[in-house]
Amino acid sequence: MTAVSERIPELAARLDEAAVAASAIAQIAERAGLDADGAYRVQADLVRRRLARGERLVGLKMGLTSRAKMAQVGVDEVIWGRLTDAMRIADGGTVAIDSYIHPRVEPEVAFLLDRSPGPDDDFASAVRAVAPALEVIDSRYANFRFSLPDVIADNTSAAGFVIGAWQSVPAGLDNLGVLLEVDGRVVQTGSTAAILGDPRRAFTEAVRLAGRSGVRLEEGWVLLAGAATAAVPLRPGMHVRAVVEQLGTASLTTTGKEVDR
Ligand code: OOG
Ligand code: MG
Repeated sequence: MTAVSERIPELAARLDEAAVAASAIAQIAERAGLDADGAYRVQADLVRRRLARGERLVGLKMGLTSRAKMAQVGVDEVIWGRLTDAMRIADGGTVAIDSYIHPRVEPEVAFLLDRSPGPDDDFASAVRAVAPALEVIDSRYANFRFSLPDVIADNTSAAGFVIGAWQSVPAGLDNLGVLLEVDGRVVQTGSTAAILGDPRRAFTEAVRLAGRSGVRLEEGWVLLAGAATAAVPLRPGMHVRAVVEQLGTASLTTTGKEVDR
């Protein structure tokens, strides 16, 4: 059998091509004997391919930092992925959903890093600003089903993100109401407390977990803390808005044809 390390470029290529073609693939981890560490190497190679096409790394995202999300996808470990400039959607902007496989959207909180955090930096010294955010996720696996190493290799389903207006960090970040609205109707409700008990912990976990893979957070990077509620499927002609108490809103509108692949 071929060693896992020799298969990393091929596995990364398969996931990358699935995203580019918006065409789902079968899960890869079990057949390739991929564990979480190997999966982070596939993710690194997958994002390296995007950077080679001219994309720029602009931050990281945390995933499965809330019970609601863990329960929705059946994986119960905190994970992290990489964000590139090509994934950025302007606040109030439009997304063509037929460029995705089976996109979903979820309400998040984003942090802006003031400096590259060293071991002695805590949240307050490293984070300059906070903003309401939306994340568009799109698993490259059929039926949006995956194991822990599968979703890590797939860059934690990262597909797009919207950042609302940056705010200075409020004194209490740990229990702000979060709403996800579609066409003016509330479809999910939660609290920032759902994010690891306090979304500031998402920063600590990002430093620790990315550090394990030799990745250091950089000044000016964005960090998505993870969704506070379950994600909802995107359909054509939707106006989606995240509302976070004290922080404001982030929104997007969808165009394109119905996707059901
Ligand atoms: C995995 C990504 C999870 C979050 O905010 O919890 C995530 C998925 O749900 O496909 O981004
Ligand atoms: Mg997310």
